[in-house]
Amino acid sequence: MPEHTHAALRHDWTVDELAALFELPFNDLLFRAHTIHRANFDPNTVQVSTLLSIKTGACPEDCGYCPQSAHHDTNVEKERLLPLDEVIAAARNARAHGASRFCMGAAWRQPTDRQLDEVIEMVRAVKTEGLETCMTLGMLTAEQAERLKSAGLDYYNHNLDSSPEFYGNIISTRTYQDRLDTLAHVRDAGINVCSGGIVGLGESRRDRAALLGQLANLPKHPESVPINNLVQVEGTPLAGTPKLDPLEFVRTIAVARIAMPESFVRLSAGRGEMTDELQALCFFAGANSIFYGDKLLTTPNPSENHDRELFVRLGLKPLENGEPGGACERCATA
Ligand code: SAM
Ligand code: DTB
Ligand code: SF4
Repeated sequence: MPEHTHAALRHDWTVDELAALFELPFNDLLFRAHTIHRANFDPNTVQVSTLLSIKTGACPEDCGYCPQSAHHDTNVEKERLLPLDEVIAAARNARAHGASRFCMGAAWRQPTDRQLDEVIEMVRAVKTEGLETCMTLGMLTAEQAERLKSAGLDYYNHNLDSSPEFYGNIISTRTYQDRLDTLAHVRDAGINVCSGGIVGLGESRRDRAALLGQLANLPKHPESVPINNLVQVEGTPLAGTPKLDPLEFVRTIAVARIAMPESFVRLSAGRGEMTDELQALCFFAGANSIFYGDKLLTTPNPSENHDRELFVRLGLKPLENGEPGGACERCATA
């Protein structure tokens, strides 16, 4: 009997329970995760988002992994907020290449109200191109979240990044509670929540379990859960960190799928350094969303050609904008 039922989603995960999932034999963990995945989604459909950095570098935050922080000396070319026409051109291009969501990221601690006016124009314009919109602009007040909602923003990305215990080793300029507050403002405004984390920072397995517990125990599961694998960038404090065992990355995806059965789990940053076989295992373990396009924000992503071929080889198809996300076998036949 498959473990998943349409019984209420759980919000009471303990770190011990999640850590115990990580400890399972690999085949047992993947079988459980895939069974849950199949009960909630069409296992051969993947949501495709394209990223654009609308304001790059010179960020006042000190996130240890990030090439855009002003605290680190990296080769990132700093840019002011992009003009609207460039954003529209990039969105059209993303749509033409098959993306259904366009995610715009700005290296800010928090937008000013004037900056918000400008990005709101971008949300409106990108929506008229027939794309879902996502933004990640740093922290938001409740009022700012409401303004973005009124402009029609579909998703807001703001990650918890790691466990509450490990977080302070990586970021000192913004607290875990700051992040939870922003997520609450986004949720209360009625915008879909995109929140996940980053692994390969030198955290322990228990930290990865605790991160997933924080996400799953939010009052509502994030609709989208990006799992990033650290892309090491020269000049950041985390360059040179021992690499995470790739199979541990797959386990993280699988535990995310089990803990948040109805969320899209995004195989996010780090695909550029993953083999096709590793990505295939991640899709089997429950990942069903990717960033598509040659660049993430500042670092490389697999080429569009490579990803198109990978989709063909795996028999995967992109989710169309407007298609219902969850295509549960039982719901479809009920
Ligand atoms: N500046 C905004 C903020 O942090 O609120 C949004 C953009 S920020 C780049 C979004 C997320 O990207 C981070 O929370 C982190 O999880 C991920 N990220 C940043 N740099 C990364 C790197 N070098 N490798 C992998 N993921 C990274
Ligand atoms: C997320 O979780 N990952 C994306 C998106 N949200 C904004 C960003 C990944 C950034 C990787 C490093 C870079 O390209 O600068
Ligand atoms: Fe700034 Fe976001 Fe990078 Fe942190 S992750 S330094 S907030 S751009």
